[in-house]
Amino acid sequence: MTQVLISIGSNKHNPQIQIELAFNKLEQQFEKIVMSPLYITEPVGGIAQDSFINAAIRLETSLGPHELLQVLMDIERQAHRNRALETPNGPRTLDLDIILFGEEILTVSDLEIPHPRFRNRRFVLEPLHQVAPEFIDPVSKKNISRLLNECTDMNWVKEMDEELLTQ
Ligand code: PH2
Ligand code: MG
Ligand code: MG
Repeated sequence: MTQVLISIGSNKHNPQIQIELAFNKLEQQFEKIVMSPLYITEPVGGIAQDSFINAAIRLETSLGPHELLQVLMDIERQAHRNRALETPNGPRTLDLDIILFGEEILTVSDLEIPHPRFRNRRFVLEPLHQVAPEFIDPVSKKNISRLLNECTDMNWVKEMDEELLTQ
C-alpha cells in the first residue's frame, strides 16, 4: 500500500459541492482516506477569476501512479471538466492533483510526481499540513511542516468557517 497526498480544488459550478461529491466517490474506492477542512483561496496565476475552494486528501492505495491518475481524471470528467476548453490556470469545476505518491519520483509526459509547483503554493501546503504534516517530500527531503514554514507565497488562504459550510 502506498500513502498518497492529493490536492483538490474548484472555482466553478458550486465548488463546495464539487469537492464533497468528488470526496464521496474517492471514499468508496480507497482505504484510510481523510480530507482536510475546506479553504477559500486567492486564485493564483491565470486570468482574473473567482476564488477557489481547496482541500487536501490523504489516502492509501495499491494502484500505481498512472492507474490512480486515471481514476482522478475520470472523476474530473464526471464533474464535466473539459480540458480542451480551459485556459492554463483558469477556472475549473474540479481539479484533482497527485502531489506526493509515497517516495516516488517520476516524470513522464502526462504526469510529474512530486507535483512540480506544490512547494511554492500555499493553497496546497496549508490543507496538506492538516492531514500529513510529517509526510516527506522525496525531492527536497523536507516534511510538509517545514515546506509550509519556508513557503514565501503571499496569496491568501483562509480556512472556511464551520457555519459557512452546508450540512
Ligand atoms: N489551481 C490552479 C491555478 N491556480 N489557485 C488557487 N487558489 N487554487 C487552485 O487550486 C489553483 C489556483 C491550477 O490547477
Ligand atoms: Mg490538475
Ligand atoms: Mg492543479
